[in-house]
Amino acid sequence: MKQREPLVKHIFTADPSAHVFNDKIYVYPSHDLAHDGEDDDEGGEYVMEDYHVLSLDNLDADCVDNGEALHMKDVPWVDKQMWAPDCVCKDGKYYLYFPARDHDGIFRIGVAVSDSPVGPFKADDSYIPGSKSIDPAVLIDDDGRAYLYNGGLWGGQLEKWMTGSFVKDPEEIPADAAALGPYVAELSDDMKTFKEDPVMVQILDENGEPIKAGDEDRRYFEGPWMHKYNGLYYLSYSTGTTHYIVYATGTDPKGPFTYRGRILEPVIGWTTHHSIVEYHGKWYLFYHDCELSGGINHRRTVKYTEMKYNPDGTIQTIFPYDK
Ligand code: FUB
Repeated sequence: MKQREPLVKHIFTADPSAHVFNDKIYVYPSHDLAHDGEDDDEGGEYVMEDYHVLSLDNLDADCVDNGEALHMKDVPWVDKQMWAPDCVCKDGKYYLYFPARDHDGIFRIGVAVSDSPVGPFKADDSYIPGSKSIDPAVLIDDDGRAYLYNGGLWGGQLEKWMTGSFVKDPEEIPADAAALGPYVAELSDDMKTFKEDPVMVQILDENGEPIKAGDEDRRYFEGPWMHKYNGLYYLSYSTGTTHYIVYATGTDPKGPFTYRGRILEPVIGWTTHHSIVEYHGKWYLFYHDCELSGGINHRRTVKYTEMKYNPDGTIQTIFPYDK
């Protein structure tokens, strides 16, 4: 599979969460539908209804679409918009975490289980109690504890939960106030409930001050990912309106994290969403863009490229269209 080329072209795919299970690479993307609707600030154009798992036997192999793994018609609590998922393996079972709008129009996180990394997955009848907003990403730490990170502004409804309960039309956050961060919650041993209420992760600047809401080049927008490198926790995310993938590091999985720099410069298309995975001693960034569709924001395509660290642990910025 060539770097910086579409993994598959027969369907539109986005929001890739890549993992290595049993020495194979599995990618859990959203499945964009190629409708002709208009874009809006609530993400109404992202009308995804199901998930397909992609797999690669190795990085020289072709990418395989393993077919439909879960459809919203089989998930009682879901009304629409199955957005960016993630999947982890624990004790031989695969847990697919996915956001969708419930029948009240509120984004929640659901979980579905399979004995196979490619599904089919069987979803629980209800969403994870206490879950809200979008873009789940799960880290199973070296000590076996599992943490779910999630959240997204605008269509992802993160700012609607600022008071602790859902507010349809919240006040705007002042530019000089601390920006919102993603939520983190430890998962219970059953991987289907939170052990505790989700708390908001703090992202600090170089002076130890919270990144401000108006600092759109660095503040959290959506698409969290957590990985560990040399014992340090790396929280990476999209800055949304400024279209970067950036990262912050810390010594505790729940933060605080200190902003360190950019991983990916803007891609063609509005959204930018990624994951990071180690495979055979090298590190790879999976991401999407809209090059294949000629820039149509909701017709995205997953790609990957190698990602390199500097000796001091910083990450080299990737310019997605440089050869
Ligand atoms: O795919 C729908 C939404 O677009 C995702 O949840 C966001 O991260 C953005 O990529």
